[in-house]
Amino acid sequence: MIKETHIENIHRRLLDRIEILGAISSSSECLTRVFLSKEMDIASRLIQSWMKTAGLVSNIDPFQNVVGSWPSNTARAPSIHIGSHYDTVVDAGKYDGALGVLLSIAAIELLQAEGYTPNRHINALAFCDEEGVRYQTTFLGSSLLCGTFDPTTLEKIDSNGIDMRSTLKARGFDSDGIAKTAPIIQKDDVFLEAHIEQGPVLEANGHALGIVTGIAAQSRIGITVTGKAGHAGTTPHELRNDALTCAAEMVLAVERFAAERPAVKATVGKLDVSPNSSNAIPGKVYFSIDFRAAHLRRLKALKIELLEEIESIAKRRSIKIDKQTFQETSHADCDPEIRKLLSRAVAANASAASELFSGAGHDAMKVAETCRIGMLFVRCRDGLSHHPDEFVESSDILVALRTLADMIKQVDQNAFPDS
Ligand code: HGY
Ligand code: MN
Ligand code: MN
Repeated sequence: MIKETHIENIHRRLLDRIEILGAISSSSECLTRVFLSKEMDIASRLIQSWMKTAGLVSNIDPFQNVVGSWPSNTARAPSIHIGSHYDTVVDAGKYDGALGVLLSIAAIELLQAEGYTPNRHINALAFCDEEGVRYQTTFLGSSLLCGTFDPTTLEKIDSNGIDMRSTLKARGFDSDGIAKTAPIIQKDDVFLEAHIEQGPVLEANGHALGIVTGIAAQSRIGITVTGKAGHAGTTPHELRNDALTCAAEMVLAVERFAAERPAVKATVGKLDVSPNSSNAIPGKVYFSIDFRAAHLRRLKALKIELLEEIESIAKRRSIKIDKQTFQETSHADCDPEIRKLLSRAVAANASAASELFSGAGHDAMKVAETCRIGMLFVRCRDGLSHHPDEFVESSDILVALRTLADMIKQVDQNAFPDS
């Protein structure tokens, strides 16, 4: 039986680590930590040191995924992996991803303090890129560790026009070796992810924790609208080919499309205008569409409809557009057996919990292509995320910590006959 003072220490250390990690940013104004940046270097080494303090054997791979292993004495497969991502969006909150990474290390610390001896290998994982900020493609870390990384991604360029391969080389990593990295996550394994809810349901229900039933499918589409730049003072309106007014109509159509359909989300979050000059007619506009629905089949069908609408706006305005889907990830179901085990762990630590579906994407959805997954959500204030005011109560973090540790034990002690 673990002493309360041990739990308090582990909890306190976890809260401190959230603050320390939340201060590692490329900007002095806000929290921004993107893939293959200097700040990811610093953060990865820090996470590695925390894993080592927890008694784990820890490595950082060339993508800066951090893996901490707690090998079992019996060395019996399959493994249990627990973790989340430690990259952030631009102007992020400090809990998205980081909380799951740090809870994983802390839950292992708790089990060790308890004297627990695992039957299976247990790995704490900190994924290097889930948000996809730098190369507009998500789940780079989890796909590499699952062996499902697409090597053509190495040719993608960032906003400075530098491709991923060159960035890796410049940082002294072997870019050719990336695709050959041995996968750590195997088909008979189990992956558990704790994450803030990033929505308002838990708060509304008065529950600190949620058991995730599944994760929505998502697609990211890039639209380039090509009109004709010209003089803002002399070009008659009837002779203009304004790419921005055309894009504006499309952006509103995207909003309307989603608003008219239940459980569909569509967001234009990125807009680049060229030449971006106050006295020139915009000649070119690029914008992104983040498009989500509960099931991939429905998402694909709706995407055709949405793009037809966008196409018809372009046609009416005699403007050329180019469309590209640069990311599509299937919805994922959380494994029913794991959900049952998670419910037991939650029941032992929280008075009640909600079951909920995730509209936000998570590493777990990528990992679900490889093995069984389970997800635990933690309440966040006002349901706010991807925002600097993101906040989680320390008492909720404590309940999540105890629950995650219990959950690892539940999974560790249960066989999955059909795996
Ligand atoms: O976009 C998402 O859903 C996740 O937060 N990256
Ligand atoms: Mn996020
Ligand atoms: Mn996240």
